[in-house]
Amino acid sequence: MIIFITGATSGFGFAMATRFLNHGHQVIATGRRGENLAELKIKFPKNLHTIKLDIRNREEVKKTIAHLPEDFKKIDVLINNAGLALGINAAQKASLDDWEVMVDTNINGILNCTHYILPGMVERNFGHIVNLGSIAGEFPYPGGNVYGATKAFAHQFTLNLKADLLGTKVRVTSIEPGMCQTEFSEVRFRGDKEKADSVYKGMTALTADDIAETIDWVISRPAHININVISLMPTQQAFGAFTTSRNN
Ligand code: NDP
Ligand code: 8X3
Repeated sequence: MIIFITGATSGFGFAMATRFLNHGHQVIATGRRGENLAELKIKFPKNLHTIKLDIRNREEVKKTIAHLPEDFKKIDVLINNAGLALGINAAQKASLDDWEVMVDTNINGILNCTHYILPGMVERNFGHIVNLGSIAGEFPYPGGNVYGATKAFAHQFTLNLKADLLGTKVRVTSIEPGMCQTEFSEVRFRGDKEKADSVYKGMTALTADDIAETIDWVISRPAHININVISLMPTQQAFGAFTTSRNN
């Protein structure tokens, strides 16, 4: 299959690119860090097309899809993986710039890629779109304000796509992980590695390979099965109780 992955320069995206290439698929790996893509290309000179791409930029996405090499044009699977959380301040203290970056990446990025790739899938009557949601899209937590809301978007957009695609053989899935140790927390805490590491201290978090394996399973189901949503989290993570603010 031809698999287009956003955010293939680290974490889940990098693990997926590696796994799918090892399994003989063709991969289009994208992300902003060209040096990481170049590293991947050295490891996998064949079956891999890399593109430096900022998914927030609609024109860039449009041109990228329009100018794919002939043997990579018929995308079978789009994995809308690229995304980020910035900060963990309460809404009243959060940065509007950070909010905008999260909305632009986690929402508009998905829309840009889906808009330019989905019509080809429908035309060929074959395809699969996998969106990266999060447990943060279902369960609120302090400081999750806009990040969680963008992931709730990913969840509902996936289900609404499913409604629109009835009658075609195009499938859609939302993958909704909990804590997974990647560069995610380093990005969230702006390079503060110590703070990022403390998020996963004393517990076994999910790994990027766990997510790649899950998505591999999702896209390799027989054609008559659509996995709508998968929510997964570490055994050592769970939900919190409701809390109360009391007088005195
Ligand atoms: P990483 O930070 O390791 O990877 C994020 C990827 O997104 C990078 O490859 C980065 O590439 C890419 N990216 C960020 N902004 C842009 C942009 N504007 N244009 C193109 N690519 C971009 O995190 P994860 O692998 O953990 O995260 C992958 C997805 O999974 C995200 O959507 C995240 O929200 C979600 N998720 C993560 C969880 C976790 O605990 N780790 C849990 C649940 C969901 P580059 O910087 O090179 O552009
Ligand atoms: C990231 C998962 O639990 O860190 O989407 O918010 S969590």
